[in-house]
Amino acid sequence: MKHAGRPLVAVVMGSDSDRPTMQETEKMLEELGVPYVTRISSAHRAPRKTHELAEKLESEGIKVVVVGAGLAAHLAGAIASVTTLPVIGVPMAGGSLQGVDALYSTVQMPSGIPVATMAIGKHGAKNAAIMAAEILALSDPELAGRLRTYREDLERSVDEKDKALSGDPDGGITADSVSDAIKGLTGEGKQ
Ligand code: AIR
Repeated sequence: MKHAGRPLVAVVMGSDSDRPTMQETEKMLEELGVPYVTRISSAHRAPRKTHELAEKLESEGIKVVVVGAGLAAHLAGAIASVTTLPVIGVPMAGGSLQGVDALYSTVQMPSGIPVATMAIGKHGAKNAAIMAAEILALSDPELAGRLRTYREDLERSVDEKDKALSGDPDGGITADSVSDAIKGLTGEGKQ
């Protein structure tokens, strides 16, 4: 459920075609109970709008900006050049270069104007929300608690997958499971 309250994070994307990826950011912010606002602008197609939007962020109460863009992805850098709020960049996958163009365009900022750049695509979009929450949690102990719970759930889910796959109710790696895996790889024991 979208968290009510004054938005603390602005999620900005270069086009509505980025939305399926950036919804990972929105979903994760909702899961962590962080109020956000979503906007579309373009460093190249709408440079004046981008500048105005970036200028107003701080006075609107925004604390962290997450920016997703693809191709020659200059939106995060353009916003970072106008505000001193922390800017987290998410390079979109796709295009002729599968997102490597967007990664380089986002990450290779000149000194003085940083953009904290995430992985290409949906993994990066989800991590951007977690990173934004981690920044906000520095002054929000309840949010810090929700982030700890998220990590614990993540660890538990790995253990559950391991138990389901290994059939071992205790989970984890045993001498038998290692020996079985080696036999499987070498074909040892097969007639
Ligand atoms: N983009 C939009 N303005 C500048 C850039 N770099 C990016 C969008 C999107 C891609 O261009 O962030 O990832 C394609 O946009 P569209 O609107 O053609 O689908």
